[in-house]
Amino acid sequence: MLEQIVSREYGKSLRQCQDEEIYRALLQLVQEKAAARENRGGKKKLYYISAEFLIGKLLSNNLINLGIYDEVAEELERAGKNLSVYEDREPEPSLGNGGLGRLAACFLDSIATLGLPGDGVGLNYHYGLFRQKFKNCRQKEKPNPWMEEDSWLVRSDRKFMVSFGKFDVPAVMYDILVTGYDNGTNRLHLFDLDSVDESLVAKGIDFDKTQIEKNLTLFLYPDDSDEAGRLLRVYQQYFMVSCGAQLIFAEAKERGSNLHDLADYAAVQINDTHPSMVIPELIRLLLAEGILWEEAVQIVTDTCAYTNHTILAEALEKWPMAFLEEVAPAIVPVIRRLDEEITKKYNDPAVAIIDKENRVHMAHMDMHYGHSVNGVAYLHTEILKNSELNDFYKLYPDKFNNKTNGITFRRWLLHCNHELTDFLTATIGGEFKKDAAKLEKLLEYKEDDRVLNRLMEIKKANKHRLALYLKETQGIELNEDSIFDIQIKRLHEYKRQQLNALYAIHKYREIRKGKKPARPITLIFGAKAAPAYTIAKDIIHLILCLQELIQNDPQVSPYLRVVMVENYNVTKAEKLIPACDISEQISLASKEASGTGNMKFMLNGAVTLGTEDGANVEIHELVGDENIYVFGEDSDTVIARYERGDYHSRDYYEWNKDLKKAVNFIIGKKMLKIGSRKRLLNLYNELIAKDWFMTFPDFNAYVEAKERAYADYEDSRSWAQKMLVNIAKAGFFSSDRTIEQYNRDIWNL
Ligand code: 26Q
Repeated sequence: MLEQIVSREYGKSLRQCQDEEIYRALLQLVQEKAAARENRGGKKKLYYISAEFLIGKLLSNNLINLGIYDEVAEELERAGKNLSVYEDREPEPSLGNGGLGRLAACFLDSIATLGLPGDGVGLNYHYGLFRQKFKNCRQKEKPNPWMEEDSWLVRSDRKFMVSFGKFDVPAVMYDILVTGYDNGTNRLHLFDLDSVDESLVAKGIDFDKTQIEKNLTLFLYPDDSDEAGRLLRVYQQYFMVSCGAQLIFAEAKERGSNLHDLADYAAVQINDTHPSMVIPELIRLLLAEGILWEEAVQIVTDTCAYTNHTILAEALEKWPMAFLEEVAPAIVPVIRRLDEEITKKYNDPAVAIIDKENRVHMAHMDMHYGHSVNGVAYLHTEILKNSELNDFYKLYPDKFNNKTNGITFRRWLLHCNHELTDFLTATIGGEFKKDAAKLEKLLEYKEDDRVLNRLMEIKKANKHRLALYLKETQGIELNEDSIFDIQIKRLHEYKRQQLNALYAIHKYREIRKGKKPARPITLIFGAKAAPAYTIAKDIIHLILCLQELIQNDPQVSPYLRVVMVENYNVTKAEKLIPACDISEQISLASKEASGTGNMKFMLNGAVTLGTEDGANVEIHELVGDENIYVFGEDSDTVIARYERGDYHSRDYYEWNKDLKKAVNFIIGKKMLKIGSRKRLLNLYNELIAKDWFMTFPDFNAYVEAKERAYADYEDSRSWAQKMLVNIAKAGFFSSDRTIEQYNRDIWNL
């Protein structure tokens, strides 16, 4: 296959080619095969519109989905080459922050795999999310240039004009082909401006925020805790939805729509509120086509559906009207009229679109003028209905529905864990690759020692691979016989990496006192903090200081290690997850909408240690008490505590001696020798004066649960049984199941 391409392109044999030539040939091979399978069917098409698509590297995944992975790997081997060289060489586009962006990527894979017509719509950020470096135990941010001459991005012929208040810009559309597993190909459309100027970036990731034509798609906005450049974020959002709406109109018309019937041609899924302006934009365009107001509003409502990904009230977007007047004055009259309708109908400020401070509540617009509102896990949707969005639930009970998240097994099993995939195929057959529920067949082998031993061996091999990788990339040596206890996710107080760090301190002190663990423990972290999120950066500082302290303490380092992986991203997740024994999912109950890392770990035979939060609740339900470690206060208790407003962390600090010593350690002599007094003191004060995400009340239960899990690990047969049950029950979390439910209940493609 490759031989043909290189002979055609360069007139040589594969063996004679340079690595760069082979890389280019691989891209070409995939593009040709993928394009030949393009899905053009159907009247109605889905547009999954999202500010983030965290797609990760694509080469191996595409080869797997096209069914040519083994063939290509063998062909390269015959020519004395190794596919892994080209896998490593591929840059990772970081077009997302975390869960929400990765979910969008998993969904595109499943939509294509199910053969559904559905494309992604987003932005082509030149530098994506920042690249993280560690220096002096601190996070530094650098741009991540991922676009190259030869890449998956293909410039299309589509061009649209976008009108901002003060100027117009010509948009260009790039496409990335999205291959389905043994099925059709869809597209991810990424919009961009030719005038964007990468030389605008000065030190680190600083750049002039005022020159919109030059900076619009330079960077992905690094989450909601960064106040600077909010106006630029609104420019990005309107640019995305204006292009998206024009694309939807153009394609619907090409397929025969008269726009009155737009809802029969297009379904628009709004991924959190970042693309919410698509609603007024679509209404505006319909009005411009001569359709009357009532009908235009109804068409758009029938077309659009909204997914909520967060319960943190502070993350719900509210834009000052002044921003919208500057960025998108054309939709301001539409938004005002929608707000008037709502005020007239309900006369309730709690559900208004424009509040008394003249801010536009994006989620409110979505709930009034979309036909579906969904949460992303059972508990999350219940909390939305019963508390967070209760005012809207009372108005529109039928709009609310749950769609528990999922992950694509192609990337998170077939690609990242070849050995496990092959073993599963040999043991239960290959049906699980297309029908994830078939993984349950593995349960028949729960008492089979051969199978149990093999699961342990595969885990060991994956731990070895991770150890080699970390040695190579960060010079870190792991003890492969230790327990790998891993917490990888964005750094956020509610996710409570600080609780895990407090455990590390507690354990460190115990070991110093002579209480050695039965087996060494390796606590692995990976996390980026938003550049302006001070406390998050302080927590990274704490973890990096602990890493250094313990590494240099010969009394402790044989038994305990703390390791922080630099620049955690999709590629690193693919190496960390198969090597994990214990999966840390310890958010404050009620705060993590779903989590999807929890599902990836489970699928790869890790056992969850977590709170009853997000999709952990469903994991618990599926695997049963013996196959998960659950601890901490439940969401009702937490919600009630917030409502009463009577949580005082200092009380716990004073009563709980172990906790007090661990917290004091943060600003003790040992730490101050390594770290910054200012940062450590800041974190210490935050904890004892506020601890907004209630780590102290859960501290004892957390320590107890960890110790229980570590002790159980020593019975390796029963541990392997836990692994087996987790793998067998992971089928529910296939994003193929999630997408089938979206299609059945919301899109009707
Ligand atoms: C908001 C305003 C201004 C700028 C940025 C933002 C912003 C950016 C990103 C707000 C939120 C995000 C990302 C949210 C996110 O990733 N949420 C996660 O979504 C996952 C998929 O549903 C869930 O599994 C996680 O529980 C949820 O935290």
